[in-house]
Amino acid sequence: MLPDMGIKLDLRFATQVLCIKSMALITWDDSIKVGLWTIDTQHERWVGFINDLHEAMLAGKGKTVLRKTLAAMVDYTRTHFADEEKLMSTHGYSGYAEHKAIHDAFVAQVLDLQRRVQADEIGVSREVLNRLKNWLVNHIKVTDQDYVPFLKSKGVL
Ligand code: FEA
Repeated sequence: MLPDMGIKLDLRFATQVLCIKSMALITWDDSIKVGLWTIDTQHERWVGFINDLHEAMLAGKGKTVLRKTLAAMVDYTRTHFADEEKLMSTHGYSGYAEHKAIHDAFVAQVLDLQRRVQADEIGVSREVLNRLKNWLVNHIKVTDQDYVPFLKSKGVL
């Protein structure tokens, strides 16, 4: 039993923070890496945005924080897609048009999600985050993996 109530409460708070921190929705590890440094660096950041949203939701952060984090994630999605598409088109990847169409459809979905969150039609829920997670993990492991041998053969690191 700790003699000082202040310390006891601080410890409880610290434990909660540690628990939230260790509950990342997506774990960044080798299983999700594609093996191209440029792309993996961006994917890791993208995963970080989803984990930030998850953390904010678990911590019961207000709408303003959630909306700001969602906006940052949407922005980063567009940046990453544009960079990935530039790499594919510059090197003449044959699956470029199909891959870009998948990106465009996803951007339309996240913009719609953002619009609905802003309009208070829906919140940033566990279900919404799981859908984002599933899309991202599947896209990286299947669709993005497809261009890896080609880009490697072009010397992309
Ligand atoms: Fe084809 Fe890369 O895009 N991963 N994400 N998102």
